[in-house]
Amino acid sequence: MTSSIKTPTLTRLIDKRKLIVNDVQNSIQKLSSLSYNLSALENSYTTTTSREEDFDEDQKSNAEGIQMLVREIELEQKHLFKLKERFSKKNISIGVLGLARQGKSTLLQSLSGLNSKIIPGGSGLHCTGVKSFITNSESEVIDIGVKFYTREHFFQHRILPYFRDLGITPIPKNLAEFEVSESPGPKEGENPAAISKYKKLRDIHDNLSKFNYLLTGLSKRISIDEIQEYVIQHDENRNPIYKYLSVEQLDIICPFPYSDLGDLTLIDMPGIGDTSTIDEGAMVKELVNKVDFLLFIRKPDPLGDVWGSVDLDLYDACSKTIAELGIPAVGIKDNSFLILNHVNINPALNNYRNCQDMADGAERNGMQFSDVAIIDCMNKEEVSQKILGSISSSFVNKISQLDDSIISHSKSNLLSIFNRAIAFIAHLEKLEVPENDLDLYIFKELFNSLWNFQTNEFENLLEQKYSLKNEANALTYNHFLETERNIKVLLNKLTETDINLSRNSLGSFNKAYEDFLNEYKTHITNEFSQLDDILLKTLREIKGEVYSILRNQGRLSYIDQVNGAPFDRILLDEVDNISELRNSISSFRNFQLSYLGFLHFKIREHLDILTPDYLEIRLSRSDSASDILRYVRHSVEACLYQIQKEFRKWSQDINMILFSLLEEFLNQIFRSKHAKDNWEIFYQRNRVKIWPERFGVAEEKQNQYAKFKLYIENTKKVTNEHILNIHE
Ligand SMILES: Nc1nc2c(ncn2[C@@H]2O[C@H](COP(=O)(O)OP(=O)(O)OP(=O)(O)O)[C@@H](O)[C@H]2O)c(=O)[nH]1
Ligand SMILES: [Mg+2]
Repeated sequence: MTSSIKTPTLTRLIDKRKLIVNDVQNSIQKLSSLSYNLSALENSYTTTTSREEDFDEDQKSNAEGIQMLVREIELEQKHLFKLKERFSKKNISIGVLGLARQGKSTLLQSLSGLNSKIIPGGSGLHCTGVKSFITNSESEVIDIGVKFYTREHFFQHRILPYFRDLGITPIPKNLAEFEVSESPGPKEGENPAAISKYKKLRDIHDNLSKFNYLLTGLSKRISIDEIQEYVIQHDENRNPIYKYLSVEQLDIICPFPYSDLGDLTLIDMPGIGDTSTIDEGAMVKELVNKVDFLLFIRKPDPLGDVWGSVDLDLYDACSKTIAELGIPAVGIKDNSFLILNHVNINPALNNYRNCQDMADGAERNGMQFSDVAIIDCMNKEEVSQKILGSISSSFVNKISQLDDSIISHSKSNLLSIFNRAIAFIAHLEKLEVPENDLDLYIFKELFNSLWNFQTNEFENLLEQKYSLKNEANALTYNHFLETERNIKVLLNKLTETDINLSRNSLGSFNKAYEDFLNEYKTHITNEFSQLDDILLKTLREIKGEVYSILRNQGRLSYIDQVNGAPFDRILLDEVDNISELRNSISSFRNFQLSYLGFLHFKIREHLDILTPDYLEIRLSRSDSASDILRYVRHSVEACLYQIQKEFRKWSQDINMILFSLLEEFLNQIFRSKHAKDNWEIFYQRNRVKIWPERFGVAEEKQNQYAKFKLYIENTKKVTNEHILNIHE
C-alpha cells in the first residue's frame, strides 16, 4: 500500500538546486576573475608606487588590504565549491546515526518498507557492519548492489588505522605483508579499550582467508537472500561473520511505500561506539560530508537512561565535521533531527517517560537539534506519520529553508566582497599619478644639443667634400692609372717576334696588326668593367660617413642592435611614419652610379682608335714587323691618352656628384622647412632608446602606471557587472 505525500516535493527541491548550481558556478567564475584582477592590481600597485621595502604606512595598508581581500575571495570560493557539491547531488540524502542497537536499521525498514531480510537488524550484538544507501525509485524491482574494497583500500582503511592508533611497529607495507606476519598482541598494562582493538585486529588477521578473495574493488548485484552475509557482523547464534569487512558499501534501490516522494536516499550506518572499531571518526566524517540531513537515533533504556559521553562525543564529532565543511550558515542544529525511539514491549518495558527525559536533557547537555521527536521506530504508521509526513512538511521545508539561507548568506558574503572591492578601487583611484618625469624642457635641451652637434659634424663633412669637388676622385682616377700601367707593361713586352709569329699564323701583317689592336682594346674594356665595383665602394664610403654621424652625434647607434639588419634598412623602418624623412633617406640610400651609365658612352669613341674600321694608321706594303710594333704602341698610347682626359674630368665629376649628393641630402633632411620638427618628433618618440639613462626609468614607471590603471578598470568592470546583475 502506498500513501501519498503532499506539499513541497523533493523533486521540486532538486530542480531548484539545479538553478542554484548555475548561480554558484557563476559566482565562482566572477570571484576568480575578481581575484585575478585584484592580484594583478596588487602586483602592479607595489611596482607602481615604489619599491616594497620603501613603502610608507598607507602604501603598506593598501597592499595588505588587497591581499586580504584576495584571501577572503579564495575562502569564499572554497565555500562555493562546497555549495556546488551540495547542490549538484541528484538526490536528497538523509543519514541515520546513532550508537549500536538503537533501532537505526529498524527505522529504515519502516521508512523504506523493506523487511529485516534486506535491512538486517538484530536483537543481539553489533548488527549492521556496512553502510547502506537505500534509494527510493519508481521501479517496482528491488536492485541490490555490493561494492567491495580493493586490497589496497582495505589495507589503508581497515588495517593501517589500528597500527597507527595503537602505535604498533613495524607497520606492514601492504596487505600481503600483514597476512603473512604474526598479528601483534597487546603490550603489558594496556587499557581495556586498546586490548579490545588488539583483539579485533587479530580477529581480522586470523580470518582474512574468509573474505580476502572478495577484495577486488568490483561491484556486483546480489539477491535478497545474500544480503545478510555481506552486511551483518553476527549470525542469529551470535557467531561472527567476516564477509562484511570486504564491503565498502551496499546500494539498495527500491520503491518506498509513498508515491511522489522523489529522489531520496537514506543511509544506514553501523552503530557508533564499538570499542573495538577504530575508524569510526572517519566513517562519521564521510557520512556527514555526504548528507543533507542527519537523523540521530537514541533508544532510551526503559529501566533508566542518561546521555553518556559516547552520545556527546558522537554529537560533537558531527558538529565539528559540519563546521569544518565551512558551508556558511549551516550548523548541526540546522540540519539534524533527534529521534527518541519509543519501545513499548509491555507496561514495564515502556520507555516513553525515559524518551521524554532524554528529550529534555538533550539541550541541557549542549546538544541542539532542529527538531526532536519521540517515535516508535518499529511502528510503520507512526514512522510514516511523524517522519515521512515530516519529510514533506518538515524535512523538505527545512532543507529548502536551509538551502535558501545558505544561498542568501553566500549572496550577502559575495556582495560584501564586491562592495569592499569597489570601495578599495575608489580609494586606489585617488592615488597620485606618478610624476611625469618626461620633462619637455629636459628633452628639448638634450635634443637641441644633439641637433647642434650633429649639424656641425655634417657641415664639416660637407666642407670636406666641397674642398674635393674640383679634384679628381682618387679611387676612380687611380683605377685609370693602374689600367694605364698594366696596358703599358703589356705593350713593352710586345716584340717584333710576336708580330712575325702572329703574321705567320694569321697569313698577313694586316691581320696580325688588327689582331693586336683588338687585343689591347679588349684589355682596356676589361679593366674598365671593374669600375662598377669602385663606384659602389665610393658611394658606400660617403653613405658610411653619413650613417656614422647619425650613429654617433645623432645617438642612433641603438639601431645597430635591432635584429642584425643593416643600419640604413632599419633607419628607414624607424622613420616610416614621418614621410618626409623617409623619402629623403630612401633616395639617399638608393642613389647609385654606374660605369655604363656615366662613363662608358664618353670613352667609347676613343676606343675607335683601336677598331679596324676606324684605324688612324693604315699599313702600307712596305711596313715591317718593327713598323707594326710602333703603330700598335702609338695607337694604344693615343687611345689611353684620350681616355685619360675623359677620366680626369669624369673623376672630378664623381667628387662633384658626391658633394651634391651629400648637400642635397643635408638640404632635405636637416635644412628643409620641417626638417627639425620632423626629427624632434622622431627623437621624442624614441627618447627612451636614444637617452635610456635619462628616460628609461620614467618610461618604465609610466608603463607600470598605465598597467595599474588598466587593472583598476578591469576590476571595476567585474564589480560593476556583479552589482548590475544583483539589481536586475
Ligand atoms: N520493540 C521495539 N524494538 C525495537 C525498536 N527499535 C529497535 N528495536 C529492536 O532493537 C534491536 C536493535 O535494532 P536495530 O534496528 O538493529 O538497531 P541498529 O541501531 O541498527 O543496530 P546496529 O546496526 O547494531 O547499530 C532489534 O532487535 C530491534 O528489533 C522499537 O521501536 N520497538
Ligand atoms: Mg543496524
